Parts: sequence; C-alpha cells; structure tokens
Amino acid sequence: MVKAMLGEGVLGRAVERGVVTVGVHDLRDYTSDRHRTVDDVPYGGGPGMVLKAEPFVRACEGIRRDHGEPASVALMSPQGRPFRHAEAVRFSQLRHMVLLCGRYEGVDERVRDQLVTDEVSIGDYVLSGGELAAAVVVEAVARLVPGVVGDAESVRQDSFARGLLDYPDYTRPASLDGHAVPEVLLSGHHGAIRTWRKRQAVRRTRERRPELLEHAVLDDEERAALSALENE
Ligand code: 6SD
Repeated sequence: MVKAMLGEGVLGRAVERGVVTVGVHDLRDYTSDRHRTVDDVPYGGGPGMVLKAEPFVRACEGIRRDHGEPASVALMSPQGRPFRHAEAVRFSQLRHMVLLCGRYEGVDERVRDQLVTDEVSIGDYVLSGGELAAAVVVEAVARLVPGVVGDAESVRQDSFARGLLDYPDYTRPASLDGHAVPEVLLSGHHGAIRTWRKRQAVRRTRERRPELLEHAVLDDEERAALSALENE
C-alpha cells in the first residue's frame, strides 16, 4: 500500500530521478518467531492488541546499520503534535528520517521511550493504521526538498508557505452557465490582478481559518486588505 502510493506522481518521479530515497520496511521481517508475531495482549487487560516493541527496535537497528543514524524517528499517532507546514519544512531539511507506523492497535509505550524523537498527528481523526499518515508526511516533506517539484517558485507560492489560504483560480471558459470569471482577471492589469488575489486570499483566510492570521507574515498590501475587511 505504501509502496504503491509513494511510487506515483511527483514523488514517484523524484525517487526515479534519485532526488529522494524512500525505503519501506515490514515489521514482520523483524520478528523471530515462526508466526512473525508483531502484537500481543495488553498488560492490565482491556480490548484490542498492542504492537510489540522488539520489532520496532530491531527494524530501527537494521535501518541504522544500513543507512546510518536518522536525524528523526517519527511515530504516526493521533496523540502526536499536529503536522503542519513548519514541521514539513523542518523534516525536509533532515538528511535521513524514519517514520514508524502501527496498524489496528496501540504501540508499546517503550517504543516512544527508546526510539521516537517526534510523535506526529496528521489531524484529529482516527485512522486504522499509520501508513496513510506516513504517506501524507512523506509527500508533504518531499515537496519541500529542492529538485522534487520541478517549479521551485510554485512551492514557494504554496498556500501554507505564505501562511494564507489560496486565492480562487479560474480557467476557460470566461462564462459558464452564466457564472462569469471576475473581470479583473481578464483585464490584463497585472498590478490589479495581484492586489485582487491578495485580497481574496486574506478574505478567505479570515472567513475559514482566522487562526492562521495570528502567525501569517503579511506584506503591506495584505495588511491593508485585512484592515479593509476589518472595517467592513
Ligand atoms: C495504530 C495508527 C497510527 C493508527 C492516526 C494518526 C492520525 N492523525 N490519526 N490516526 C493513526 C496512526 C492511527 O496505528
């Protein structure tokens, strides 16, 4: 599942070009019993199973032996710190990181104590396993590695890199079932278009994600747009 996801698209091509390397490891390959057991019943009782610590420890030992010491060992978990653009930037600057994911059940706490340097949540909802979360993190981080996305300017202009939501986009036709594209975008006035887009980005952010404005670094035009909205 993880190999299929990471083999596609922008990331898949970057891996083919050798700009980034992604290894996928199966915890069962790091077990020693005949049944390749990765889980056991929880001490103290209760429902569900708990992923054993040893397969995680042995997997990390193997990775360390083959690839050197990782700069981060991140555990995908709903108990983690929210994964945002700033964390993606930080991870993208590391030479090597490991992402650990469980499936179906909890993880023995000693994995956190002994191995994990970053516990990461991709959002406040519960998945059945960490694989999708890890793929989300890998994709968001890899985009920020120079050379992964062809157009570096598009990465710089990405919504959360600017701290604001994106402005609305339009393409042809100029009118669709009576819904016209905003005049200014057809005007050819690049200055006016830039100003309109900044206003739209600020307006959307204020309406949908006002908390983002607390940390956004706004330029003069964006600050003016925000003041104008606040006086409306
Ligand atoms: C048991 C997991 C690992 C189960 C997860 C992470 C987030 N943000 N929601 N759910 C999750 C991660 C669920 O393995």
